[in-house]
Amino acid sequence: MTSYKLYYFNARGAVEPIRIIFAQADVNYEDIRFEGEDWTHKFKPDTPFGRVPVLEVDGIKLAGMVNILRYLGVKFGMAGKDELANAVLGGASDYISDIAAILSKMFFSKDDEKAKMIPEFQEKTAPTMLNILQKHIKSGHFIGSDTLSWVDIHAFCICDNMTRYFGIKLADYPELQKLCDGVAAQPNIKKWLETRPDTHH
Ligand SMILES: N[C@@H](CCC(=O)N[C@@H](CS)C(=O)NCC(=O)O)C(=O)O
Repeated sequence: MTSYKLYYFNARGAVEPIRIIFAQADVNYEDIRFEGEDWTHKFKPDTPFGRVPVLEVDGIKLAGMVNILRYLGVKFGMAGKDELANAVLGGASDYISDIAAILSKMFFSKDDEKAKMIPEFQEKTAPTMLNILQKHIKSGHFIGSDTLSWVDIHAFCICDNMTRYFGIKLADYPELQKLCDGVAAQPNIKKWLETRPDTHH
């Protein structure tokens, strides 16, 4: 049996899509969480690039959230039907990462910067980017897979952050809303969402 160890802070942060894909696949992994000094002294020096998430697969350390998520998507049968279809999905995932980078910048900004950035995001950036993004959804899934894929899970997590922290209403984006409702309704994912550790972010 393959051994999986996932390293990240005690947060949902950037890693949550990986935890969700493990939940959906019902595959065991060690969810190794740390904070503060433990990160700097104990874990960081042993990571490939000094950053997390890192997934250790039978002793081999993989870096990069999307890289890991795509790897698991293929491995667990939640990917495009072939390499080309998976690369189509990858385009949407790349765009989702662009949105995630904006969210992260806003989240970690000072309050006075947030006061300018959040309204601009709500009024301009989100409508533009989310309307483009949802054009790539068909029948509740990102184009490239007819069933739940790693990119659906990636999108679900940024939508969760946008609604939770930045006042975005998913009802304004019906295709995204439908996709997110579908992800949350998967029994294994539903169970994880109900039982996962309650962290600040
Ligand atoms: N492109 C990388 C970015 C990784 C990254 O920036 N990780 C942050 C946490 S979300 C980190 O490790 N920060 C701690 C540090 O740099 O010491 C990925 O997607 O995994």
